[in-house]
Amino acid sequence: MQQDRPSSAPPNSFCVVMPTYNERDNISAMLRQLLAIFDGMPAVDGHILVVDDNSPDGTAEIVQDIAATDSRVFLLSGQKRGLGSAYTRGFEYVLAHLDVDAVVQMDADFSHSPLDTPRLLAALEEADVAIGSRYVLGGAIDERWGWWRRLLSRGGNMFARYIAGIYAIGDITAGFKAIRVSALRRAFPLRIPVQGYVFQVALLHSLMISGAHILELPIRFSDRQAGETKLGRRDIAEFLVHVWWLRLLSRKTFVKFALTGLTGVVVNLGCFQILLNSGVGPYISSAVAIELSIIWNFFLNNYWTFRDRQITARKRVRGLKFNAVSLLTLGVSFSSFVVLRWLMPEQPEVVAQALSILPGAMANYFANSYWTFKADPV
Ligand SMILES: Nc1nc2c(ncn2[C@@H]2O[C@H](COP(=O)(O)OP(=O)(O)OP(=O)(O)O)[C@@H](O)[C@H]2O)c(=O)[nH]1
Ligand SMILES: [Mg+2]
Repeated sequence: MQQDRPSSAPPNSFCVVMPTYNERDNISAMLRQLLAIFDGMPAVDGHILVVDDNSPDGTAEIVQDIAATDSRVFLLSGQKRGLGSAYTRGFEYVLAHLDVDAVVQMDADFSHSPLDTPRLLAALEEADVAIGSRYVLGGAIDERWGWWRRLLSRGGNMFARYIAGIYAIGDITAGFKAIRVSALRRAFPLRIPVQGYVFQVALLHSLMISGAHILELPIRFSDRQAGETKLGRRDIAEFLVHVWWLRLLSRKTFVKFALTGLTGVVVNLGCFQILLNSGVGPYISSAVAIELSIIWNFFLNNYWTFRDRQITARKRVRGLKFNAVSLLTLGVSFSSFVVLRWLMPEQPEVVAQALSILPGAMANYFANSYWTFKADPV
């Protein structure tokens, strides 16, 4: 999906967009370090836009004091809705009001070293996006991270890779990037808005499908210097659901499959009602209606969704596989329901039940795509 691009001039101006929530103990040192680095880059015009969500610890006041004495620093305040909302606001502001060639996104807690910023910006000479990557050769994570945190980070990265279908990038959840404004304009606003940490994956996906040329540069990711993490359950829940949508956005077959699934719901409920009205008991009606909808979906998928695939395996074998996959779907949906209940205990059960349809449908899609309707090798 990446395009070959001839090298172009390095950016003459840029803006670091930095979201903050309760970063009182980091923000002052962070801004001063960044400004000192800008002083060492006299040919480039650097700015910093801090996007604060009315942090109760007074982060905004500290930023305001620095902005009063240095015209390169700006503050944007707003309601707390999450990291993705803050970045969306920040990028919208830059695109509408600042005339810069590039943006840099980074955390305020020193996990991303200000010293790496010039290196990322310089890489824009050859690319539209330069990612500060933990997961390429030479990249590293703080030694103080325990095995559980490493596993979570790696697991989240792998989940996003295989579900969203982003195979070309090592660090998909990276929050340290330099982006040419021309590429950001093509990728932004995101087609499906996000609130939380999944923003990083959604932005990367959007940059990729809009044809951005992307490079990864190794960085060392340090543990936060002060303060606490803001990653919450809500972020995890949104992450787990949203990456499936990203997959959907880039797959035509999947859209057909989803439409087929919707007609299957109508067949299922319609048959159920007809059978009930004709005096058949509810359990038999339910089982017959489910099976009829599976058969209906199978034929539609066979003759429409996967029509273009060359498959020699007998149709009856495919039908049996399709039924087996339907059992799998049930298992995936139910376990998703259990997990979603744990993640969002305050929501009504029906919300978890409705959301659990999506992973089930995706499992169904992958199993059918890679097994039932697997194309013959060419
Ligand atoms: N404006 C705004 N900033 C946020 C929000 N959530 C997180 N941030 C900022 O985004 C950056 C990354 O958040 P962190 O809490 O450090 O997330 P993390 O790096 O995954 O977690 P740690 O390991 O604790 O550092 C920091 O600069 C936060 O202050 C939010 O809801 N609004
Ligand atoms: Mg952090």
